[in-house]
Amino acid sequence: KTKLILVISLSVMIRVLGYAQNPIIQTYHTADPAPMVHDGTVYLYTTHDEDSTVNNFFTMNDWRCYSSTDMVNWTDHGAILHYKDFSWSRGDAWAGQCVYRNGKYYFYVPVNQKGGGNAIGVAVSDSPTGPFKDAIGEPLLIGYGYIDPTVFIDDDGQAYLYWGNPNLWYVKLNEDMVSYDKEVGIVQEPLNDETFGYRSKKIQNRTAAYEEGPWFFKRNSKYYMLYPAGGVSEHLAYSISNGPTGPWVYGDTIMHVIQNKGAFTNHPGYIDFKGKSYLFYHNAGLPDGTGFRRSVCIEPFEFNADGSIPLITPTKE
Ligand code: FUB
Repeated sequence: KTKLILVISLSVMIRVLGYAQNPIIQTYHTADPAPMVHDGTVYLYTTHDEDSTVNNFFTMNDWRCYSSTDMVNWTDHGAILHYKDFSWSRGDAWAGQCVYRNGKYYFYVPVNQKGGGNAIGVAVSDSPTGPFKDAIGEPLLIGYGYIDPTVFIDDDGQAYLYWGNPNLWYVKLNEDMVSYDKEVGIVQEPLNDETFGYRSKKIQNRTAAYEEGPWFFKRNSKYYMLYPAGGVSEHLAYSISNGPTGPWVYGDTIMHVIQNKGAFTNHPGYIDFKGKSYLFYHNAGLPDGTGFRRSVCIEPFEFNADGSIPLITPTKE
């Protein structure tokens, strides 16, 4: 009952003020926002922090989907994929991203395999709101640190999948979107101060600020990589390139760690929608929020005239 009242009073408030209140989802703990614009609608894919934190770690079993045509009123489409939909997975439904191609929606997600070890799966659906099913019946990619895939289709039709912690890897996806160019193979981007930022504490032998959770997009012929950076508690930063596979040049901080409101992770997502740019991220902003009970937030922003991204400070609480 309490939750229902909260939702109703929130939606009234949303209409009165004309913008969505952060965190924008208050009925579940959600994280790792992955927005997708398709046919005039924003589809927001999120991970889902279950309320029970087991062994002081993430409890994450499914992915959820929300949609909006005005960035104010959001429709909840529920859980659209579960780790059990991958017969070879034993859990850990972490950060993914969905993309549309040739009448189908491809959702790339990291999970752990039954025998242990990180892997990236690809699910497919005829609808952006699912149901999604395992597209190939086996992992698309297997390897230590293979988490947090981000997908982008360039203007020439070539699709790229980037992912990884502690390294940043990419493959060129084939046109079928469920296999990749084996001749190019799996490429590891060089991480250093110049490409992905300076890390003050070189923990875990990492050589740059880059941590995980990349978000890849193109704007005005420049390629951008947004990512959580810095280590024990993550801020958001970005790098920029003239080509889809680098060389990357470090940009700057986009969001300070204080905006995480107690969460040790953050995770970027970006869209342009109806002439405005939006950064999606997460924090521990609900009253019962913790590092394992996070919430998705959105902030509109404007690129600087030279294409650089400003420091984004949330103004709407
Ligand atoms: O949500 C689980 C993991 O935490 C994600 O995969 C990372 O990006 C971090 O947000």
